[in-house]
Amino acid sequence: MTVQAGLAADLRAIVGADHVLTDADLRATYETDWLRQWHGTTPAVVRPSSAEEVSAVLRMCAASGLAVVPQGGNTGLVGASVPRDGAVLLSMQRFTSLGPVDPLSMQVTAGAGVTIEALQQHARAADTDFAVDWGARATATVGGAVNTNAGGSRVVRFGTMRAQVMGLQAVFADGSIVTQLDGLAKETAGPHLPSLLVGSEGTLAVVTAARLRLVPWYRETAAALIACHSLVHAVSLLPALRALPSLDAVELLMPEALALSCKFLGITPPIDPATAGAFVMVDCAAHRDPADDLLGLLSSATGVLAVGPQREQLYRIRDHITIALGAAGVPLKLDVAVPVQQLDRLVRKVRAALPPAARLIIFGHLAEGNLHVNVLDAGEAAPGVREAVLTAAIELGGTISAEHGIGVAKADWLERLKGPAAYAALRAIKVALDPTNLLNPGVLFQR
Ligand code: 2HG
Ligand code: ZN
Repeated sequence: MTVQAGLAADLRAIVGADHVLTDADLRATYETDWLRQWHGTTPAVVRPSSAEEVSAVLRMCAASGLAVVPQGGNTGLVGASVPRDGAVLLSMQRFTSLGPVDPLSMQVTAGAGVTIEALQQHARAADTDFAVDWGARATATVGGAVNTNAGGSRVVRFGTMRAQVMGLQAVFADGSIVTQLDGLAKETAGPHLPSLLVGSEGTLAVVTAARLRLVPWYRETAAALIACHSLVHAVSLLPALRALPSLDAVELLMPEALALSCKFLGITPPIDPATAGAFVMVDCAAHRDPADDLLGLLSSATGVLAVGPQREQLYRIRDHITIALGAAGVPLKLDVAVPVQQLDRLVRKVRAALPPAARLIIFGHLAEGNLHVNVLDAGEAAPGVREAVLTAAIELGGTISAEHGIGVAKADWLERLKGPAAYAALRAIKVALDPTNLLNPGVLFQR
């Protein structure tokens, strides 16, 4: 028996014959990310369905000297869940259990493989809602969202994934299972392990379930697309926007992003992209029709109100930018954030770093100063552009990863971003919890 056949047999004994995939055809979708930017190979895709099975798989892989890469919906953008160097791919897609919505605590327990959309639908069936939302909702999973501290469009109102996680179940590299799913809103009993795991990108433990905060379901919605003469003008709207009690999302679309997505979808843009320097998409949600909030705003701004199907169309445009980018080429993708007053300086620095042939598509989450800088046709200049953009973000008091994570894409930058003391502390935690570097090696830390 070959080493690989022996490995597969051992894994099958843990998770069942149907849940170890070794054929190249069956492995293929797990070995490449959804945008086909990251590729790798794995000897086996393993699909456990319980924390106990994850524990046994981790112990078996550790004994065989094999690394493990956990994967959720595979919608990541920084290569963190694509197998590398022959690691075993641990798919969490079978963790689809959803507990009852508890209306007293406004919480629910969800398996790591539950999609964000399924979670939202489950919450809404009980007249509540799950607050974190972004375009990949139909495929992205709770486990992936926990591991990347996902943000998305509603952070301005409800915070990132970190603010929703009340507890976790997770399996550590030694196979030990920690279950903290009580969802206590108050407890000061030492550092909070679930909080430590949020954003750890599968490097400290394998998250199998999460206890999540729910929010009210605001069924009445209205959106607006506001045409601004510049990015500075867009930023200047923030105080008035923040004053709206129903404010739910403040997204930025630079004209190129609006044009690209509409062209991809084959639709006429709601406002001609050429007529503005920046667009702000504002969404409001409340128990009562929030259109008046937006009409007040539009009385002193140029823009269109979008309710019902028009609002859905706006979201369709917003949610398709990434897909439209992927169809246009292989963009250099950077996810940076700076204090909002520095956004204009950041964009100027980005433009200055581009070669003449490059196409710059910027969009993002305005309220958090989070820009998705996408550069098409950067060619050989791509590494220099990346260096310039990430350097500028740090120099302007920001970050090189606002919501996508560090992954393997930016592991070479983590120390520079954090500084020596914070980086050493993070490394010490990693080494203490995973001394043999079993979990997702190469992600966050280069070694
Ligand atoms: C979004 O906000 C995502 O739509 C993807 O974070 C961003 O494609 C990107 O750069
Ligand atoms: Zn985003």
